[in-house]
Amino acid sequence: MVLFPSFPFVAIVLFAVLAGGARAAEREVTVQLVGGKPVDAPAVIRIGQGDVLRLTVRADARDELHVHGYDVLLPLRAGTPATAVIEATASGRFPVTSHHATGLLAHRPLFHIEVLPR
Ligand SMILES: [Cu+2]
Repeated sequence: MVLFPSFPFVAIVLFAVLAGGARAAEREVTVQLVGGKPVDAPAVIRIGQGDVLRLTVRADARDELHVHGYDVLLPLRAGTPATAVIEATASGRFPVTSHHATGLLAHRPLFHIEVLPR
């Protein structure tokens, strides 16, 4: 009987634990827009680089959501949820804007997506 595991076994377990800690995660966030403003939504959605964000938006009017930096445009129809699947390849802080509620020129962020580097 072997009381102490051999070195390769320890190395493999250690590698599995370390690799598991940095594994990409999937995060789901739902945001509701009423009158063009987010309701009960976080001001910042924080995820790690490499994670996948499933961002579902339900609006009470036709609109277009824009995730800057990732150049994701999400068309919104009143009462119909729409989902953008964002693979967080780039780190940084990215504003999410509405193109109809605030207008293309005003373009104020509704909230931010913050991708923390790994
Ligand atoms: Cu925009």
